[in-house]
Amino acid sequence: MSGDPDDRSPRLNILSQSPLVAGANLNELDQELTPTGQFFVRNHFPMPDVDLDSWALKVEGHGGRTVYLDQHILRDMPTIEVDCLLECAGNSRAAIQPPIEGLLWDRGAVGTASWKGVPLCAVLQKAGDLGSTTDILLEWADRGAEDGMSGEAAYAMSIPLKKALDLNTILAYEMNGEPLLPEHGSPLRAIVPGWYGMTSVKWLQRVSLLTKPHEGFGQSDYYVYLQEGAANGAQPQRVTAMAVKSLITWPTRGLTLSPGKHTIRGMAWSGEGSMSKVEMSVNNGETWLPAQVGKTKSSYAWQKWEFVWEAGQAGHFLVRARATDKNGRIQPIRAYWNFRGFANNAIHAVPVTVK
Ligand SMILES: Nc1nc2c(c(=O)[nH]1)N[C@H]1C(S)=C(S)[C@@H](COP(=O)(O)O)O[C@H]1N2
Ligand SMILES: [Mo]
Repeated sequence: MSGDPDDRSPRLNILSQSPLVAGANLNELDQELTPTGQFFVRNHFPMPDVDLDSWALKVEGHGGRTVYLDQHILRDMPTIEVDCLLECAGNSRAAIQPPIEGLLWDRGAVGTASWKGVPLCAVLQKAGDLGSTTDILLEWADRGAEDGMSGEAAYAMSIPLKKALDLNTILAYEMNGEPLLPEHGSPLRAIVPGWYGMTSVKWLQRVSLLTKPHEGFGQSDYYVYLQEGAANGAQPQRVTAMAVKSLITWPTRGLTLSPGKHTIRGMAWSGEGSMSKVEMSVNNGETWLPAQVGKTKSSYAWQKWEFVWEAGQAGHFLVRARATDKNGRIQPIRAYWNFRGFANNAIHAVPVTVK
């Protein structure tokens, strides 16, 4: 059931209470904009206590120049609204073989919302000259201890200057037309379109300029693709842009269908560039037939697709969906295995019975 788009009552599956981690029901992810109450939450640490009256974003410029932007200043700046998908890098981890440690997200750590705020580039302008800046640091207010970390710390994530200056990279204070909820990072969060969620820093407290990418636990040790047998000390590749992916939102796993016409539905997206096609197979990938892919207003949102399946004969079937993006990247049959199970974009296959 997709429900009323204004419905904000939470309907999430809780994976962890503290820190709060909660995912959407796959069959409810069938709207262009995900209602806030169905938008996944991924917190690494307990939520910070933010005193909204005294809060101000600290922006550190070149040569010691510092400006503070409080909520009034931010709201007086030119605004931008972007429909943007967020996917956690660990989404679909539960489907990876051999199984790995980590939050066992099924497929619900993804959603698209409309985010309103100020472009990061406008905030950087207030800090003056960029000098020899190559990267922008986005610092979290929340802190804590996590497996593999020595002691307690706050995360910070840097993004390359080019990404930071992209007009669609924003510091958002509204989500789906309402002030950001605490669990989504109020009063201010970054939205970095096209990248996995970890750089869309919530409870943003400080922005500063770097002359090389940041090196911290979150960025250099955690959100990286650790390969089997990789030499100790070798710097692994960082998790950045989202892979091309599609999900089947209907039918749900294990459904029994009557013979005849059924509309298979789902969503598809890619971190870099929009979808070129989504194809369906019900015969173990022997033949693929094109699904109808909907349009989007924003190249950072997902696209709806559907396919009318003429289920003729009775039997057991695996319904598969496979997306290809404009750059020709296509979903693989099997997930690319890495130690933390990031970026699983393997073809989604849903077993159904026709009877
Ligand atoms: N400060 C802070 N920012 C954060 C996180 C966090 O734990 N703390 N989690 C990140 C991760 S891993 C993801 S996937 C997204 C999730 O955003 P959401 O909870 O609004 O869905 O926020 C990112 N930003
Ligand atoms: Mo994430």
